[in-house]
Amino acid sequence: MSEEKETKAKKKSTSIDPAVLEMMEKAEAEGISTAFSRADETKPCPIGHEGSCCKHCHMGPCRLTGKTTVGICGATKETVVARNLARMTAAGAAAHSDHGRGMAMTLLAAAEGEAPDYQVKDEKKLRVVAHYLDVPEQGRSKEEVAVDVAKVALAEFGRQEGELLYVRRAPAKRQEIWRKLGIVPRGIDREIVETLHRTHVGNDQDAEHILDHAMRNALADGWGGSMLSTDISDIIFGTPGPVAASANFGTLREDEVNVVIHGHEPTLSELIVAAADDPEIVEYAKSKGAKGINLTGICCTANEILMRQGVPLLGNFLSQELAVLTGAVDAMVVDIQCIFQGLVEVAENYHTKIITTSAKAKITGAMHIEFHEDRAMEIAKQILCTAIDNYPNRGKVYIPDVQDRLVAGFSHEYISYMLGGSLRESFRPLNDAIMMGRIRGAAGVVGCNNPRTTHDDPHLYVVKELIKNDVLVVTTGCNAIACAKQGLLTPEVMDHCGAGLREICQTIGIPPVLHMGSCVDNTRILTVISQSATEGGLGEDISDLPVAGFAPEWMSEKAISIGMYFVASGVTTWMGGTSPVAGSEEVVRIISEGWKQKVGAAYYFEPDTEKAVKEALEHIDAKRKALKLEEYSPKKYAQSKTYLPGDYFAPEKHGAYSLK
Ligand code: NFS
Repeated sequence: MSEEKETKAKKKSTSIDPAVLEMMEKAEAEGISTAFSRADETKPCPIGHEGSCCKHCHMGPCRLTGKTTVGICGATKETVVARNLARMTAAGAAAHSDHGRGMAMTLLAAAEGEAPDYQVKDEKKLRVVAHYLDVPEQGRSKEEVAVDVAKVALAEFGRQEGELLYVRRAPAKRQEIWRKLGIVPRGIDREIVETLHRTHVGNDQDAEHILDHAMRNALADGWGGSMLSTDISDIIFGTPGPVAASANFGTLREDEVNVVIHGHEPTLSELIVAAADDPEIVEYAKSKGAKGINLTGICCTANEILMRQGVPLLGNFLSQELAVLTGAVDAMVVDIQCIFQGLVEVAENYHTKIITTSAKAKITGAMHIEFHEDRAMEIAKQILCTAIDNYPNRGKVYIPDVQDRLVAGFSHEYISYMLGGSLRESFRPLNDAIMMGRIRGAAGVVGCNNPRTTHDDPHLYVVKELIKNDVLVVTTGCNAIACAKQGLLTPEVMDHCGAGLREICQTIGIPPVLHMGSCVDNTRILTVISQSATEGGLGEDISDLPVAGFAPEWMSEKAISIGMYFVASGVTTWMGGTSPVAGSEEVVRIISEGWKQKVGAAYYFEPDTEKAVKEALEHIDAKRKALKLEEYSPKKYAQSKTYLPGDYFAPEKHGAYSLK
C-alpha cells in the first residue's frame, strides 16, 4: 500500500466522527499528542491485558506466562485472573458509589440549610424514594423528609448487616436467587472493602468464590451507590423529561465565551448552568467583547446537564483533548472521573484553562478552584469569571462545522408515563408490543470509548443493527453521545428501524433509541427491566426477558462493574474489545456458562462486534421461545406504512383536517 493510502486508511480507522477526524488532522499537523497518538505508540502489556499479571504483593509482580503457571505464593492463573477482575469491579463500584455518597451529602446539607443554593426540586420523587427507604413522609415537610432520606441513604454505605434496602426493588424471584447464592449486598462500602480484603495476598484463593463476591460487590453498585446517586440527583435537580438539544464540535461558538463542562457530578455543573444565566455574568462576558456565554459538555456530566437542562453535548470520552485543540475553549471545568491528565499538556499549547474543582481530583499543572457546596453559586460564578477573563487571550480558532440534533431525557418515570399516560402509568404497552413480536426485544447499549478500536464505530454498529432488527435500544454514557453525534437520537432515525419497532415508536411518539442519562443512570435501566418483568406476560424475573446488554467500547473499571451488575441482575451482556480475563479459560467459563446456571445470565467479552450482535439476537429469540411467545418475524409488519416526521401534521398529505 502506498504511504498516502496507508495514512488515509489509518485515519479512517481512528474514528467515524468527522469532527474528530478533522481535529486529529490538526493535532498531527501541530505535533500534539492525544490519546489516539499515545494509543498508537503504546502497546498494551499482553500479560496484564489478559489479566495474568499479579501485582498485589511485593514478591512479584508475577507474570503468569509461558512456563510460569503459578505465582510465588502458588496462586494459579484462575485465581490471579479472578482477583484482577474482582479488583476492577471494586474500583468501578467505588467510583460510582462515592459519587452517590456525594449526592446524599448534598441533599443533607441542602435540607439542613447548609447549602442554600440547592433545594428539593422534585418533591414527588423525594416522597417515592422515602417510601423505598422506609422513611415516613405523610404530614411531614419536604425538608424533614429530605433530611431523613439523606441520612438513611448515607447509612446504606456504612451498613454492616442485613440487605441494602433497594434490593426490594428487584423482582421477588431475582431477590430469591441472590439470597440463595448469598450475594445480596449488605453495605455498599462493606462489599468494596471486602473485595479488597479477599484479593489481598494469601486470602480468598478460589476463582469461583472470588467472583461470587465480585457479583455481590457489583450489585452494591447497581442497586446501591449508583441507584441512590440517580434518585438523589433527580430529587435535587429534577427528574428528566424529553429535551431537544444538539451535539458535536459545532456546539462551540466563535464569538462567545466557551465553557466546557467535563466529568461526572451534576452538583457543580448544574450551578454553572444557572450562573451562566445571571445577567451580571452575561454583562461581564460582553464587557470582554464576547456575545455571551456558551456551555457545552463532555462525558457523563454532560449527560446529566443535557438530561435536565438541555445543555448541548460537545463529545464523548475521546473528544476531550481535541476540544482544547480548537483554541475556542476558554475554560474546561472538570470534577471527577474519565478526565485525561494529558489535557493539561494539550492546553499548554493554547489559551484554555483546565480547572479542577474536586477535593478528590487535582491534576498537576491545572488551575484548582475547589468546589464547596455551602458557597456553590459563588464558586460557579468565580469559575465563569475566570473563563470570561481568559476570552481575550484566544489565539486562532478552528471549530469543525459538525453538529447534529438530538432528543434526550428519557427517565424511567417518563417512559412509564409516555406508555400509559398520567392516570395509568405502566409498562403494559411495552410488554404487549414485545409479546406480539412488534418489538423483538430490548437492549441497553452503554459505556466508554476506547482508542484501541475505531472511535464510535462499534457503538454505532451495535445500535443500528439492533433497531434494524426491531430491538428497542436504551442508551447512556458515551454510547448515548456517540448516537447523538450521528443523529440516532432523533425521530428521523425511524428510517433505519425494523417495521414493527417503527410502528410502535410512532404510535407512542418516541425515537427507537432512548437516551436515559449518565453512567450512574444505568440504574434507570434496572428499574425499567424490573418493572417490565413484574408487569406480567414476560415471565417473572429479569432473566426471563428478551433483553441484552452491550458495552461495545468499554475501557474503565466502572464499565466492568456496570456490566457485572447487569449480569448478576439477569441480563446477558456483551463487552466489546479484548478480554481482561482471557488469561484463564476457567474464569471465562465461570462468568459465562457458570453464571448462566447461577444467575441466569452470562458475561461475555467479544471483540467481534458482528458476532456479538448475532449472538444477542439469538439470545433474544431464545428468550422469546422460552416464554412461548410468537416467533419473531421481520416480515410480519413489513407492510406497515413508513410515516416520516412531519407526516402527522401535514394535512395536505392526509386531507383529514386542516389547522385553519
Ligand atoms: Ni461510563 Fe466510561 Fe466515562 Fe461515562 Fe464515558 S468513559 S464507564 S460512559 S464518560 S463514565
